Amino acid sequence: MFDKSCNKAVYKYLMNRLRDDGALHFSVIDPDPHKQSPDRAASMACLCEAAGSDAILVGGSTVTDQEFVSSTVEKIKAKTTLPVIIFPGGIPSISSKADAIFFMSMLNSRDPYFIVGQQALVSYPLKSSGLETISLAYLIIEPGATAGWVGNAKPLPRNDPKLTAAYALTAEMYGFQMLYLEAGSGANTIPASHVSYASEVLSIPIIAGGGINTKEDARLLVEAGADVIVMGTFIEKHVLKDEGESLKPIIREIKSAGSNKNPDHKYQVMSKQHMQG
Ligand code: 1GP
Repeated sequence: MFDKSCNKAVYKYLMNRLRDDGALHFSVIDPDPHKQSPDRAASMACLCEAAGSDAILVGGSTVTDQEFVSSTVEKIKAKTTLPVIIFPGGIPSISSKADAIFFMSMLNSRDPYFIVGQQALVSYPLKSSGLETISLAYLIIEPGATAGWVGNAKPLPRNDPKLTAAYALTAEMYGFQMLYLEAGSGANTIPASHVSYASEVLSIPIIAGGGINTKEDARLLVEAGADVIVMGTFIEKHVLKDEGESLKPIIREIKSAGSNKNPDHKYQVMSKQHMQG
C-alpha cells in the first residue's frame, strides 16, 4: 500500500512492490483536453487501479496546459489510492499536486536542452514545491514516434541491442534511479533483446513502454528482464468501454511473469541499498 506520509514515499512504494511482485504495471493518462476531461481521466485511473495497475503516470509529449494537468492530477488523486507520477513531456507537464515526478533526461537526444537544459530550468521550483523526484534515464529506440520527434532523439537502432545496453549502463553509472526504454507511444514494441542485454548489466529497474497492447508482448518483455510495463494507448481505447476487463488479463500475465523471477532478484539488494537512505 502506498503510504504518502513517508520520505521518498513513491520510490519506496515502487521498490517494495517490485520486491513483492517481481514486475509492475503503470497506466499512462495523457492530460490532453482533446482526449478526455479530468473527470473522465479519473474514471480511467479508477478502472486501472481495479484492474491491478500499480501507479498512474500523467503526461504526454505534447502537453501545453499546466492548469489542465493539475486539475487532471487532482481528480485522479481523489478517486484512486495509487501514486500519481508526472511523466513530463516538458515544463508545462509539471504539477506539484502529484505524488512524484520522473525527473527525466533523454540521454540520446541530439539537443542538450532535453538532456539537462530544461531540467536545470525547473530544478529550483521543483525543490521548493516539495514534489518527490525520481531520476529517470529515458532512451528512445527506433522508431521513437512523437516522443522521439519532440525530444530531437537520435533513436537507438533496433538491430543493435548492445548499443542500448551501453547507454543503459551509462545511465546507471551516472546514478539514475530508473531506466525507461521507449519506442514511442503507439509504435512497435521495443525488441526484447534490448531489454535482455540491458538487464544483464543493470541493477536499476527497467521500465518498458510504447506499443505494448497484448499479454504476450508484456510477458515477453518481463521475461527478458523488464521490471515495469507501461501502457497508454490501450488504456485510452479500451478501459472506459469495457470497464477494465481487457486490461485485467494483461496485468495478471505481468504479475505471473514477475513471480517467476529469481527470488534473489536485484530488488532485494536494491531495496536494502535505497531504503537505508
Ligand atoms: C508512452 O510508453 C508510453 O510514452 C505508452 O505507449 O501509448 O503505445 O502504450 P503506448
